[in-house]
Amino acid sequence: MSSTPSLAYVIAGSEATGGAGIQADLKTFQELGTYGVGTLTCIVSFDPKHDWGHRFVPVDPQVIADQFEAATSTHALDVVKIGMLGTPATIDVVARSLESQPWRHVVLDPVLICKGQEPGAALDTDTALRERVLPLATVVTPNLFEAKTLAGMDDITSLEELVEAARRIHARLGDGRGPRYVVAKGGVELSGPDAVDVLFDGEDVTVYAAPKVGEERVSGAGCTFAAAITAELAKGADVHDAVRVAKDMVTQGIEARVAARTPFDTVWQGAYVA
Ligand code: PXL
Repeated sequence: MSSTPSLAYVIAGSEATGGAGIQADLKTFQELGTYGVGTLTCIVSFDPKHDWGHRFVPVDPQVIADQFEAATSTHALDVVKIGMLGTPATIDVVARSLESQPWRHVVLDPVLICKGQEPGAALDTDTALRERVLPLATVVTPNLFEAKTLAGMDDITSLEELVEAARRIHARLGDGRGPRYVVAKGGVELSGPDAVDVLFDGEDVTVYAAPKVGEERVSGAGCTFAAAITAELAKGADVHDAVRVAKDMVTQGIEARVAARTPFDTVWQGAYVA
């Protein structure tokens, strides 16, 4: 007897420690009861001898196209998460692949830089992401830095400004080319006792708040958050409910974070209890 689990697809990079990237995505998919399918865009290996800096290797664009063909020929995929892409050439092949078929949801985690990378390291990638992939997204999940960058704001220091950023990102792309939903994440960086996220759907603002778990950033939180939204959407949830589950899973995963020798701990998806 064959079975038909909901299928959740991710196009993202490998982060070799298991804390972030496609490793975190696939664990999240599994934890939420979906069948994970993955296409690799790049390989990141932190360098313990050089302050855990990022050693980054892009996957050949043709190999990305081949993986996409294998995945989409094998399964009827209609919900996809986009994680780290890394180069303009990668962004181009992923955008062309996405354009080759319809999607119910494209969840974009607009990874501009990851923890440990210097801001500014990826400006050409940022531009390509904004021009080629953001218009294909239905849901985008920027953190504070990404929200600031995408909204063109100097700073975000309050809930009101976080909402303003979500509105601007939505309006900037409000030419019918998506994203219909913007989830701007305040995280530990936005001051206050709670970790606050806001969802703007073009009409209403929904605020999701949970007491902060410490003041340190935890690796894999952004990946897990967007992956959990993707899994829930794959199972048929609406976006508001999907964000609620994602928020709960990340909060629990940070409470049960995995101690590591890196300067940051990582999220433990296995701790999640619905
Ligand atoms: O956390 C963002 C992220 C996403 N994807 C990959 C990464 C990182 C950060 O290290 O390496 C592959």
